[in-house]
Amino acid sequence: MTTNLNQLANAVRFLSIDAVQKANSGHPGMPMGMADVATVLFKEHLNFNPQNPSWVNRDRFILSAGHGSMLLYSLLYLTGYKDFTMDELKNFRQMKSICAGHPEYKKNSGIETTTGPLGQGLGNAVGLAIGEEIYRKKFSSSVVDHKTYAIASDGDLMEGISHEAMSLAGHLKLKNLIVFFDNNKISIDGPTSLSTSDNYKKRFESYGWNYLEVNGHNHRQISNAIKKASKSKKPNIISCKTVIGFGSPNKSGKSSAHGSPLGDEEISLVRKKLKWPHASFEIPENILKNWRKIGEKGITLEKKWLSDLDKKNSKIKKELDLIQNNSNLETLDSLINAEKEKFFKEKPSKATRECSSITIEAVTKLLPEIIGGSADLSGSNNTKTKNSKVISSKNFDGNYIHYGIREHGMAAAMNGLALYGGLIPYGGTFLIFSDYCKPSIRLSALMGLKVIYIFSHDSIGLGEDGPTHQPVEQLAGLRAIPNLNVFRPADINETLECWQVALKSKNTPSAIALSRQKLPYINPSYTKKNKSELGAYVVNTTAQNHLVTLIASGSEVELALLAQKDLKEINIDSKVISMPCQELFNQQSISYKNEIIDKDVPVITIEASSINSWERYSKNNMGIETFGESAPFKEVYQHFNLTSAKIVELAKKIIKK
Ligand SMILES: Cc1ncc(C[n+]2csc(CCOP(=O)(O)OP(=O)(O)O)c2C)c(N)n1
Ligand SMILES: [Mg+2]
Repeated sequence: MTTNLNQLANAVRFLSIDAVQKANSGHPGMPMGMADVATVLFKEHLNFNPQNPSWVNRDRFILSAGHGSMLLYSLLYLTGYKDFTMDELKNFRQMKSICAGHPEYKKNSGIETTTGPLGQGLGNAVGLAIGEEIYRKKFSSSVVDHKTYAIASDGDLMEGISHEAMSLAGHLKLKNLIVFFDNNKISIDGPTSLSTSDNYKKRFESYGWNYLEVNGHNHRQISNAIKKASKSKKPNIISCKTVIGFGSPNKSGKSSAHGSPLGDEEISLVRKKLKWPHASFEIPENILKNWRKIGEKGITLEKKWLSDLDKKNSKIKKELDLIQNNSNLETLDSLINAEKEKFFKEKPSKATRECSSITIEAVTKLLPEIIGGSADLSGSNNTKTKNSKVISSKNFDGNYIHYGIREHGMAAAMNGLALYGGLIPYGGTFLIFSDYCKPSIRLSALMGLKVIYIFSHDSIGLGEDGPTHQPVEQLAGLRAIPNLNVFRPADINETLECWQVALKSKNTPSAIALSRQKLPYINPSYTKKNKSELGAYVVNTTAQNHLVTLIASGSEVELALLAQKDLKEINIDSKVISMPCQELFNQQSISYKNEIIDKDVPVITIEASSINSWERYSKNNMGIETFGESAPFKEVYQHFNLTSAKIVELAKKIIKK
């Protein structure tokens, strides 16, 4: 151990201890325990440039054990990231501070991503490592040659998602992924022996990982293990035996160090024990200088990388810019319009999952940065097209990932792919299993990532598979997530439009719900305008002074149009509105909303799903309030009163009032 490294690590420790104490809230134990590992990594191995946190070839560092966020903030301050000032450290966990409780992600700040929900960061790291391999293949290993590092705690590795993520990483042989396991054998309830007896070596080796073990306070061992891992042909996990709350005479090695401030008295004992006589938040000049020098190395690294890139053929540079900026999106509109015009003439009856497939096939030709996949339902989700090229451990020159039956892992990896930069991930499963993706979907939305979730088999319309597979509450649940656009297109025209919005959304993920069953073409006229972008639009009105408005989404637009015909036969005029995206409609101007939904006309909403999200538009909601039924889909619709006759009956009732 060199004194120098000890002092550098202690700077991380004390900033973390002091910030948690000042905030009177936070987690000091993990930063104290992992300060040595992080210091060795940042000083001797990590390539990064605090002057440009978005440098393409930087090593990625993910803090999966995000509760230890002060570790990251301390490192970002010490190495000189401009957003992380001493004042911000002192503002830890206060309103709007960049040093929030769990940092998640802030573009171009130095935070790659971290986990509030344990395990997610590990899944993100796998996605980032896949992204890196894709980039390396596209732009050559002399342009992209970095690593993905992550810190994971006992909790991260107990979570089920860690199994999916690590199993996938092992299968894909992501050799540039290096995970540090903070093996302190302590979690909140006490020693981990209360709840786990896993043999980690066997567990991780069985996934196809390289397993290394070090004393997490021995700098030489740590550095040597990183060197070893850097040369391995497999993903790497370095188990670091650490002491939680390292340096605290009364709390080290105990769960009491995990999640509360140490207290002034204990902190002064730690200062004595670690021989750190400096005041709270005080970092001696020579130590800060040393840390800043570590950061400054990155300026030279990036400069060299840029000049090497300049010397390469200009095609690579151009392509890198193109993908980084999604520049081809500029021509997306004309592609979508050409498709819309073609299908307006054809007016095909198709399941919207097929419509999505047609869209994917068209857009992937234009955008090589789209990376698709499915959790073993490629044929059912229609996510794989003839333009899909499968990625494997032997070849990352592709755009499609067989994620296996790993919905949690797939969704977390998609967040990682989006975080990598430039890549646009989409991935499919049945809508019912969106529940298995939910924690990651929530994080896509929270972090504002362009991730596209493809959810087919979106209602009781899937028929015979029955209630376990028939989503009822899923759409309402997804719609309750802030900053997530939930689309439910009704035909090929809307499907193209919804995909168009999803691809062009900068900071909003999308969930696209798609039917298993065939649906008719509904749009009466062709326009280049993206009507789905407004959330809802009028499909057909039988008279200006109509007596009832029917609002439906997806497969139920067909039903609404059928009811409109039947109503006309008994001289009741109506307006049918398709609402493929509630979130977008809710964002429109009051005048547009009033133009679409006339105030004084009674409204009926129709969706083969929970009525929960529809109640804001009407009190007359046709939907499903119980679990589904196993039968041919038309019978199931009958059973749940989702028929034209029932719509007419309700319309007659509310018009009379
Ligand atoms: C999915 C999820 N469940 C529960 C929690 C609450 N939580 C935060 S940290 C933690 C476990 C702490 O143990 P460990 O991961 O070993 O971290 P250490 O105390 O060693 O820093 C728990 C249960 C969480 N953040 N995420
Ligand atoms: Mg622990």
